[in-house]
Amino acid sequence: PVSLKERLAELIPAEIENVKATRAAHGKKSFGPVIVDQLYGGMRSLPALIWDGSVLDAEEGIRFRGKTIPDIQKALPKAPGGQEPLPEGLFWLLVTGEIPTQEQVIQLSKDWAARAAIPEFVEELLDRCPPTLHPMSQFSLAVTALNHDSAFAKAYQEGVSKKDYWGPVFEDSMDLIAKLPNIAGRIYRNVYGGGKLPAIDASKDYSWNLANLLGFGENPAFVELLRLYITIHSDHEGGNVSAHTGKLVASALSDPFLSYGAALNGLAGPLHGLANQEVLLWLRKMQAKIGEEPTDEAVKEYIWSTLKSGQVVPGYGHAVLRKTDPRYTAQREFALKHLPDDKMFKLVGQIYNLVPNILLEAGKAKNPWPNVDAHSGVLLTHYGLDQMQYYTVLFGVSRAFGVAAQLIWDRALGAPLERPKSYSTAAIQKIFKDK
Ligand code: FCX
Repeated sequence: PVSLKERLAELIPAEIENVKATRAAHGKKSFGPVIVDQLYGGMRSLPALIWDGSVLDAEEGIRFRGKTIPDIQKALPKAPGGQEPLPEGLFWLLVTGEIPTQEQVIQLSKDWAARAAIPEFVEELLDRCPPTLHPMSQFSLAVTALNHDSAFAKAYQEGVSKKDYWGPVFEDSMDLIAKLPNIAGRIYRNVYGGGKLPAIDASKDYSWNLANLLGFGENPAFVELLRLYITIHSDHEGGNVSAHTGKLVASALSDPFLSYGAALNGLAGPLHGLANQEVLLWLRKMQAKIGEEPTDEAVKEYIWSTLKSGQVVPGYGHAVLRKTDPRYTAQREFALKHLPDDKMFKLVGQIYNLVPNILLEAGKAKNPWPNVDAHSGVLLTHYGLDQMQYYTVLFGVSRAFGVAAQLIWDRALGAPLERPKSYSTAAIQKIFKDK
């Protein structure tokens, strides 16, 4: 079968023409007014970016190249004996818009296994981090350091032509994804113990290898969870903090390692990826206060006390979504299948029945429904990965798939430097003085 890079090389010329034609036909058309509140309001719903890999609908949730999560759970290749999609297949889909064959997915697993080793100095860098340094800070510093061997940075120095940028960016992106398990595994073992890292097994898939590096290779249910986890966390259209940061930094022609290091620093914020850590901390505090099987009344009171002390309920709300996140639902279904009697899963279900009404009554959040982070920690905890400070690292491994796909296409299509306009409040007052 053709490799991913060969298929991409076939697709790029047609897409360049497609974009050209779209711009010729519609380039000067308006999306409607931009209102001043959007400048002050975090640019909510401001049409500003192009990304074909995934699109987020406020009601329906994410579609990857037009496919919902249940669609891809059905359509993408699985591991032998597995039921969850292989993230290798999702990456192929994000990059090409096509469902790969089983063989193509196996080829990708092997390619990533062959690229998985990290430079010795990066290992040493990680080994010297104090275990008190947050795993996300360690993660971003190691990814940034991979820039030492960037094919794109080197090609740029050697004067590569603009039309050929995508080739070395593709190589860097593949290296980036391939090296993340060794980085994530090393951080996990350095911080939480667990001895020497095992070697990558080139006959196994990406998620099995990541699970094995974390010490869970012998647990098939955990491996399946990781396959689902990476797939559903990979991409959430272009404007979220991590995806957009990666794209923005890469628009300055910073290589994929520098760009993804920056993206990880955004993912490490509590309103974004770190929310999965926050949810578990919040649940643990709740259990410590009101017990493992609390009454609805006690849970309600706890939720209100969170809101009244000026904190957010982690795992609920979203900047775009206005319904329950299908990534939450996919994880809930996994739990119903594999761990229906888990106490914390039951608590999460109980909270799901209570939080939305309380957030509606409180009257601020535009979306009272749970997002992806409300569920992931409970599943990981069930299998023994209960170090919540580590959770966002797994989100970070996953999000690389979407960001990498985007960086490849941005360079293939010649996306320019990003540079939106900012205004001062004085300028706003002057412009709209008599309007
Ligand atoms: N609990 C309490 N208050 C909330 C809330 C929640 N879960 N969600 C929103 N609100 C509040 C906001 O803080 C804001 O208050 P303010 O007017 O005093 O500033 C008000 O409701 C309006 O915010 P809204 O427009 O609904 O939400 P935003 O688009 O500004 O923010 C996030 C979206 C996700 C940041 C917000 O819902 C939140 O803080 N949720 C909790 C953190 C979380 O789960 N983040 C993960 C999101 C995501 F899935 C991911 O990136 O991983």
